[in-house]
Amino acid sequence: MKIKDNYMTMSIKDRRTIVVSDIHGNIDLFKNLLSKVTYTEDDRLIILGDIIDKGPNSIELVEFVGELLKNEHVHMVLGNCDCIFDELEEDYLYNYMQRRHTLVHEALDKLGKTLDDYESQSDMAKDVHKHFSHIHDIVRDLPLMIETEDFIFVHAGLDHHDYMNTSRYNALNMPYFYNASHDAEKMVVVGHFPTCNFVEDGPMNNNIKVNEASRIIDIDGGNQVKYSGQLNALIIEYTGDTYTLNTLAVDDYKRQVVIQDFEVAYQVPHTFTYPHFEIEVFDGDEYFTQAKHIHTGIDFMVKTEFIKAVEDGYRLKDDYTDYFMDVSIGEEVAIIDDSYLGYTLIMKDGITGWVPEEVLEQAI
Ligand SMILES: [Mn+2]
Repeated sequence: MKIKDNYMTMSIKDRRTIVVSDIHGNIDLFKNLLSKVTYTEDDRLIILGDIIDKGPNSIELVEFVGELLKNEHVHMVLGNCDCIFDELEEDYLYNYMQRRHTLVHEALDKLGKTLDDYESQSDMAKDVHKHFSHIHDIVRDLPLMIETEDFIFVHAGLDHHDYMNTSRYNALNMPYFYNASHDAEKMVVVGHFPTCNFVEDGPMNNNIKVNEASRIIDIDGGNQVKYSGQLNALIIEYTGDTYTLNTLAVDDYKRQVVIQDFEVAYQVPHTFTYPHFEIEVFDGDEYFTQAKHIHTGIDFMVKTEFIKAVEDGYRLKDDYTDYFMDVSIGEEVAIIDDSYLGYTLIMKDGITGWVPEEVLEQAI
C-alpha cells in the first residue's frame, strides 16, 4: 500500500483550518485546545494522526474523535499509533505494553481483565476485537494523506522522490522528516517526531517549527512524550489565494507565581535532545557538574541529577537544556519539575529552563 492508494484531496480556502497532531489519549488537553482556539462546527479540523496510546484516555478520545468526524469539515489521517488493532497479535506487543500505557490496557481494564486471564495472546486479541470493534471502526479506513491547494498533511513524512509513491510504512513512521526533503511543491505538515528533537542550539522548546526552504512544518509538541511537551495547533486562514499561519499551544502543568526577580546577565544556552545523550563528566558538586556533550563537542554545565552512569561512561538521563530563565515578580510560570536540588525546571512561552527554587512562591 502506498499513499497514492489511500489519500484525499480538498480545498481549504473557504474556512479556517485547525491542524492538531499526536493527541495520544490526552482528551482533556485536546478539549482545552479546542476551546482555546474557539473551535466551532464551521471550522475545518484536521487531526494529523496518533490519537491512540501513551496518554491516559485513548478509548474515550477515539470515541470523541469519532463524533467529531461525523462533521464533513473534520478529517483525520492515520498515525502509526492508531494501528494498534492491527498489532494485537504481534510478538512485540507485550513488550511495548510494558513501556507504554496503551489502548489495550484500557480495553482490558474496561473488561475487568488482565493479560494473565488469557491462555494466549491470540485469545486476548480476539476478546479486544470482539468488544472494541466500534473503536477500531473509527480508525480503520483513515487516509494516509490529505492534499490541498498549498499543503500536504501526513503523519510522519514523504519519500525524497515521487511522494505519491511513499509507502504506507514511511508515511506513518518516517523518522526525522523535518531534517529531510521532498519533491512536492507544497508545504508538508507532519507530526510524529516532537519538534524538540530538532532544536539544535538555543533554548529547549516544543513549539511548531516551520522550514520555508525545505517546505516542512512539524507541529508535534511532544505531548505525552517529552517532559515539557505541549499540544500545538496550527491555524491556517486564507484571504483570497494567500494564507496566513498562526500557532497556539496548551499544556497541563501546574502554575506558580514568581516572587523574586531572576536574571542572568550573559549565557549561551544549549539543548541536547534524543538520541545524542553521551557526555563526558568533569568536576562538579551536588548541584551542577561540568560536562562535554560528545556528539557536538560542546562544554556545558549539567544539573548533577541528570547524569546517568552507564557501562561505558555517562549519559544524560533525558533531553537536557542548560538555559537559565529570566523571570520577574508576579509572572505565572508552568512547573515542569520541582524535584531537583535547589533549582526548578519551568516553562514560559513554550521555552523550558531553570530557575533557583527560591524565586517561586511555594519554595521552602
Ligand atoms: Mn507517531
